[in-house]
Amino acid sequence: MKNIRNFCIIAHIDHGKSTLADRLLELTNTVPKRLMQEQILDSMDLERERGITIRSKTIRMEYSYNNENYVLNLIDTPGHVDFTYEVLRIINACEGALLVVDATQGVEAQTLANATLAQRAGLVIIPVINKIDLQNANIEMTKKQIKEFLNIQMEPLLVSAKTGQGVEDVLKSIISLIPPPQINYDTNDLSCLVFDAYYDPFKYVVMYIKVLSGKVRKDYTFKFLSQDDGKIYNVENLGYIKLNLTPTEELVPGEVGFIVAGIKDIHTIKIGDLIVTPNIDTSKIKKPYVKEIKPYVFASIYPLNPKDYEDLKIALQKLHLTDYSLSFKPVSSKVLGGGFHCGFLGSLHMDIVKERLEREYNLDIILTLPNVEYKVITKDKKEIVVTTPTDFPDYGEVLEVYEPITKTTVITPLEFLNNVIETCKLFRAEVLEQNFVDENRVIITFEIPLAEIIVNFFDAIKSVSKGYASFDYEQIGYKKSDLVKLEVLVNNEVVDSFCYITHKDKAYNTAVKILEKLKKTIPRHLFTIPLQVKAQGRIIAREDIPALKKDVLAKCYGGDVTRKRKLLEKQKEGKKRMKQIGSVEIPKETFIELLKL
Ligand SMILES: Nc1nc2c(ncn2[C@@H]2O[C@H](COP(=O)(O)OP(=O)(O)OP(=O)(O)O)[C@@H](O)[C@H]2O)c(=O)[nH]1
Ligand SMILES: [Mg+2]
Repeated sequence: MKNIRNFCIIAHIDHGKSTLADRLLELTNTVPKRLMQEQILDSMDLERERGITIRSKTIRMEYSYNNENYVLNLIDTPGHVDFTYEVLRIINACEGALLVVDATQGVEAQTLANATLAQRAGLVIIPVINKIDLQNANIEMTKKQIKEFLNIQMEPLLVSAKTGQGVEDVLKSIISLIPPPQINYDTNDLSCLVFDAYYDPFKYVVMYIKVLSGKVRKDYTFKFLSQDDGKIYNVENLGYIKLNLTPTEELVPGEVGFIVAGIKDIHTIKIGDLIVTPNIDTSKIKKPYVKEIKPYVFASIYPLNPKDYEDLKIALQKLHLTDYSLSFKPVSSKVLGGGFHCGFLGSLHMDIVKERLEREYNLDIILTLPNVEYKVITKDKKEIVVTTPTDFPDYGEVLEVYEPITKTTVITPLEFLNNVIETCKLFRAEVLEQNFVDENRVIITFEIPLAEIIVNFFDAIKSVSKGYASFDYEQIGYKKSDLVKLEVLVNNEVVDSFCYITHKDKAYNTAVKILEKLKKTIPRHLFTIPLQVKAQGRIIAREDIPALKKDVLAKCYGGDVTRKRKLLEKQKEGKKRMKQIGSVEIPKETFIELLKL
């Protein structure tokens, strides 16, 4: 047990965590050469395609050093802000962390956020400066930021995860600096931390655990500490997490491994929970802190073709099995029919779910504008939680509205400071604090409504800083705000799925933008289509789509039947991707354009 090291790799997005993991896996011969590929732990198709890590990945390595055999459990984590939860849930399974910093970028917002998480959890942090092979690597600057700004005094290791330079020292430091797991020897009662779980169609739920005390063997029974239903489970299978799951006889204290216990529904498991001997004396155990995953961003998904409703439902159920942070419930829209109201961790997560539905399940879907969770106090003093504009009460009934607020930190080179602050103000930001990271970099803390962060904020910050600024946010509570619901009318009919909640000061501009998008994408019809936006009971903006007499065959005088048929076919094809709203046909493109609002 003294030869076990459990550690994670944390960093800002793209600083080279998964690439460093590759080199460690190679050095320890964990992955055979013929199977090796770049960022091998990024095993999901989407991860490979987008070149980012979405889920944390655990893998066991074995390594001989100074005539001793060591077991090193590595956990690679994602760097994107939407997936901070992935870092949170694995951090308690580790005693140490490699904090990777890209030498060409320096310390960025997620470097700070993840380093803080690791520090709070009491992990030993080994700073690693990566990408030293690149010409524009600025090692001295990066060292200084790590030392002075992050307050990590250990001399950083210098590596290139690409060429492998310095990586052997990383292995040695893991062994010499990270302590072995601390174990409670007072008891032989089983207790294990569950830090990950996924659904496998053959094995059912596979739990990743770290043994805190006692031993796990086949046929041992256990219960979940946080569950009071008295349900007892049986260990059917257990083992190590190598490139493939590898069965073993037993798992001992300090070890990381997997357990299968015939659990069919992944949602019976709370990540962060303990599994314990059924008759354990619970007074002796410290109940773990289980942070529930909570969706922050909400949008509705509808099948373009109502016939696909059941398929969409099955697809969401399947996704839900593997992606426990996705929530969904049925909704119905007057114009779009049956669909599902879904909760996501952030806009990247939303994007990924949409893409998976389209690609893996071959569904043609419509996604509505994303929302956050508002609290509305009505004039009769009732509190209503609203995650979709449809549920937003009529303005006559609204007394107060509260919206979620974030603490957002932006780290930017000094030269873009003004740009960044001015841009953030467009997103209703208030500056809370401003500090230097070093002479050339500034960290600004803002209070920004969550609703503003989830649309375009990321792109805006990147574009005004030429890509150099980075940001991180966390939700910190609710604040009273002047919000109104925009109702969009197409041909005098309210289209519920176009409605939008926005700040009063932005209502007019947003209304104009919505109408622009509608006008641009809705084709002309045989009659004039009025487009209007209504807020607080009155029309605040209007556009018309002029009438058109459209005869697709008009151009085809003469008797070419095949050409006529082709044109009609083409028009039919086009129709399939349209939504009928009253007598107006709205193409899917309109919904896609609106998402870019
Ligand atoms: N030149 C050079 N490129 C590197 C090095 N390490 C990583 N990269 C490149 O940097 C990019 C990002 O690397 P990843 O390993 O995917 O980064 P990550 O930190 O795992 O990213 P996320 O998991 O999405 O947060 C890839 O294109 C790598 O090839 C290095 O040492 N030198
Ligand atoms: Mg990665």
